[in-house]
Amino acid sequence: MPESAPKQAARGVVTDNLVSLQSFILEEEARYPGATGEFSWIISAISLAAKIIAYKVRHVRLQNVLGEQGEENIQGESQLRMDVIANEVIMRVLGGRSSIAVLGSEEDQEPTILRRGHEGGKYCVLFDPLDGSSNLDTAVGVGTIFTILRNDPTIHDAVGTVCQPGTQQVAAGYVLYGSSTVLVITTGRGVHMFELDAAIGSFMLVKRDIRMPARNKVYSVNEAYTPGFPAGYRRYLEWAHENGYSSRYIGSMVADMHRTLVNGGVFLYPPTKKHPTGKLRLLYEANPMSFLVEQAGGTSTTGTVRTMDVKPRELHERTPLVLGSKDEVAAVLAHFRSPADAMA
Ligand code: AHM
Ligand code: MG
Repeated sequence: MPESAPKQAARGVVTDNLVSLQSFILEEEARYPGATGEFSWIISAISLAAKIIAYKVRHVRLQNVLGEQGEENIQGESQLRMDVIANEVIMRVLGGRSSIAVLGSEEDQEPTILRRGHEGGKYCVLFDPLDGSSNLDTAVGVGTIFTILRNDPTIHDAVGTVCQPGTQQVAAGYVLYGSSTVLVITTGRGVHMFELDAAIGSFMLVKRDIRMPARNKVYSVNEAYTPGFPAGYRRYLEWAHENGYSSRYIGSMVADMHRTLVNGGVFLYPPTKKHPTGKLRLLYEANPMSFLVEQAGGTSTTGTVRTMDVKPRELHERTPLVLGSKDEVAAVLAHFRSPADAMA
């Protein structure tokens, strides 16, 4: 029997009018008297870039864009052709928006200053253009992660400008190029999901105000690294094994986080032997995901402090990360007896 409209509404499924991302953001902005519409221009640029990247990702073999670019990025990782293409698409689309002061990308060593505060640069956008790109040749879901910060006109250097704690994010989100293309966003008033309708070329609202379940016995971690995890994480995993937990790990953070956000559970990337301070990047991976998770009722920690309270020192800083359903994150932390248990 099909589910009734009130039941669907109770689950947050939109049953009323069709709403595009554009009109949703305009509606949000209209709540703030004096809003200039500049913010909605940035979101529209992100959605345009996402549509272009989605098209490329869906035709990687036909368009012959798989494989390595032959260069290394700042992280010392070899760049794939699609990393470079996705980065260029975002830089070109966002570069044309007159309110953006600084752009920072996982693929570029330094943030790019586009315009100063007195030239109208109100916002900074940081992004990971194509997270999980090493999964592209096996057609696994990949994603784009972004965060929007205010530009402080009194700070002149680009790195100093973008090194803001996660609590100062104005908006954050991701696009998952999965079996469907979804864009999930928060502007600090809940988390909302849009699905790309490629035929009409719009991201359409499909779920308003996503709330994560407080509990779900699922953990998501690269368990092969367990021997190198700090003691607290090893104890947690032993406990989870004995307590009926399930494991899900795609190895593409956006896909793993999307599942965690929708179904609940916990995602972990602890310190490892190879990455003693964690692998994931604080500014454009951990912080945007943490903002979304907190807005959906979950929690995010580095193992020692709230992720969004960390004051960053550099654009590509890494952090250990534990985030997801409130009770599941608490269950991880309950196995840390001292701060040393969380560190490599
Ligand atoms: P990337 O930004 O270079 O693509 O790396 C980040 C990815 C995440 O998507 C994923 O969670 C993680 O790396 C997987 O790492 P591992 O293969 O060590 O489990
Ligand atoms: Mg990444």
